[in-house]
Amino acid sequence: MNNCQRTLVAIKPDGVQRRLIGQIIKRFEQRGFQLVGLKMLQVSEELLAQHYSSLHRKPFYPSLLRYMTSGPVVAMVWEGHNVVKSTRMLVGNTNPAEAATGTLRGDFSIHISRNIVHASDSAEVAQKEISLWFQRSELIDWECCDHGNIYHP
Ligand code: IDP
Ligand code: MG
Repeated sequence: MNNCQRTLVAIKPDGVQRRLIGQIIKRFEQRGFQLVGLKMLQVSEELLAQHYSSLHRKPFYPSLLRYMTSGPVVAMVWEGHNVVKSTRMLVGNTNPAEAATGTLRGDFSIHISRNIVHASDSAEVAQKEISLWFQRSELIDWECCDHGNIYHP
């Protein structure tokens, strides 16, 4: 497969509380991407400080920390051709008010402070985020039986 990538996707506490886990996972499965890691966790402030290291000076940072620690998160690693960019398009604009209908944020959220899902924004960032959120042993290399119908052999 050309340009095989992995990306981190996290269903944020509002997505979990609103019982959207299944609907969000469904969108990645129906597209043809492959799940290689999945766990539910209560995220620590230490992990978030690293994850959102570029946002520490933003005025909304304290409320972002409160939001992201307000309940469990479902973290996933998805694999496939061009998965980083495709996932950002599937997730939609950071601000749900600007997110297109058909995207996860555009379909399931309204306000920037509660935008239901995280996705890595570049291949380089994806690698950093995956190693921050997952141990190597938590990621599974496996062959998906429909590979030949999704990709040119
Ligand atoms: P992204 O999640 O689309 O990559 P980032 O700019 O990396 O967007 O911001 C990370 C997260 O911080 C957003 O998903 C959102 O939860 C929160 N956030 C960003 N901008 C604002 C804001 O202006 N007000 C409140 N929360 C914000
Ligand atoms: Mg971001």
